[in-house]
Amino acid sequence: MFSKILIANRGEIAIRVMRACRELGIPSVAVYSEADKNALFAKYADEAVFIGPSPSSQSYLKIDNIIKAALETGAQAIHPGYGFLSENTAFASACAENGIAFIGPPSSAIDAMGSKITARQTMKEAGVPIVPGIEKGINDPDEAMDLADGIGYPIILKPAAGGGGIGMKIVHSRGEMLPALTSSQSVALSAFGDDTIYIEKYLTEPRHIEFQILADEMGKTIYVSDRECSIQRRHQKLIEESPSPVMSDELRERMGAIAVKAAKAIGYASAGTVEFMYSRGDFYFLEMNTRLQVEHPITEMVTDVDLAKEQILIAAGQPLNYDQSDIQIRGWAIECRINAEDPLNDFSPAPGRIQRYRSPGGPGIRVDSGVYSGYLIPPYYDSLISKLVAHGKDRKEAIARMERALYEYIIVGVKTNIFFHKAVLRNARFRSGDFNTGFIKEENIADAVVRVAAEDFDKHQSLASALGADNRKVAAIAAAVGSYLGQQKPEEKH
Ligand code: MV4
Repeated sequence: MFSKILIANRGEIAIRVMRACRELGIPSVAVYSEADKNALFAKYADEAVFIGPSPSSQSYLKIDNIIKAALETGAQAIHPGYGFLSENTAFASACAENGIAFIGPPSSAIDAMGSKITARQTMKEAGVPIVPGIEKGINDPDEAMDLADGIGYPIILKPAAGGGGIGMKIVHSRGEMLPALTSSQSVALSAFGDDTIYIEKYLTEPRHIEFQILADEMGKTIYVSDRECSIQRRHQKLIEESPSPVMSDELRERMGAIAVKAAKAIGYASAGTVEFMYSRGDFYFLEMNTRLQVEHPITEMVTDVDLAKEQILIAAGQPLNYDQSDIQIRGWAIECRINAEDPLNDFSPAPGRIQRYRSPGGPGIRVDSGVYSGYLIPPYYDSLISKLVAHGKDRKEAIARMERALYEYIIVGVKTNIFFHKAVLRNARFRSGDFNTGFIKEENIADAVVRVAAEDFDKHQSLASALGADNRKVAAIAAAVGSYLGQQKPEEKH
């Protein structure tokens, strides 16, 4: 086993991995930027090494600085968390060259999923269902039109190097092809330095369902749980749950077996996620994420598998602690991503100082976070304050616990999306479980946020005053609520 692990990340995920290290009795090393001098994760670690200025391009993305920190502290392994260098093969190779274990998959597996076209070819050959379309790049608009005629409109153009919806264009007819292709190519070139575009049949109203898998270095591969990730806005997931409301035992066995097949096809080892689009009983491979994901805790809550710990054990060469038959789904878990952002101002980031903070607790609640009362959220990184997770015996109890936890959550000083989450949880279609990736737009959740904020204002004031906030601080709650009341009830603003 490793005698020391460096965590090449920040915030809640750095703490999540350090918690696994602590339980395994392994000392942890944090690396931190200028803006993170006072961050909780840097204090939580057994050692902390300064790696550069606040912008991540000069710190958390600086491969040389991170390798140097590992060599200087004698760390034998590096966990990259999510984002930053977690799916960067140059970083995985730099670790290998310096005799440091990369806690993640082999770089060949990262590479295999790097190009969407290659990934589609590999999956097709392995017998994994992919969305109807082509497995080659196109640059001739006439050829694109002919191919699209064969597939049938609408189609979607996707950059081969891409991800996260960037440069994707829906095309409804021949006439739309030329401008769409030109636009996709130019966005892809500037975003990814590669203007290769391919075509897929456009699926309407898909659900995004993904499978957590675990594979050891001996090739034993299992699926852990499925996750429903359709509640998103501009490809940014906001609420995830496990299992998916559409999942049956039979469907889970079928999709899980396909997820395992996908992982085996690329020689995968470590924790990973196979993403599918699901539409009217059919499902198709979309992409594979070769890292620990933000939403991994909901899988941990329903299966009791510690994914961060398993990743470390796998990287140390140990065989998986689980057979497929050991994995049972117990109850239901939901995660709300609590962000410092303003849902009424186009969800724009709202960094700043957290003046008062009290996170929820009680039965079935887990909060993964890197903040504290008095913490200054820096403007340089993502706006995640915490991941609030509720577990219950069934979906109904998980929702009730989440609503109760959102009621308890007090964050004074910065705007948050807590009212957005309340609005979704009160929505009848969400509660029915019958939704898809168009949910937030179709249900007009942005408008519902205003109503919910007004309804709950008094409750929040009374809880915040119990925290010892004076009148001005109580008014600052509404920094949390502020702009909503500004629109809804101007007479109550002062
Ligand atoms: C699609 C699609 C419909 N048909 N592909 C968007 C981001 C990237 N991960 C894949 N995306 C989509 N690809 C075909 N052939 C619809 C989406 C899509 C989507 C997918 C998953 C989760 C949320 C989404 C939101 C809008 C569009």
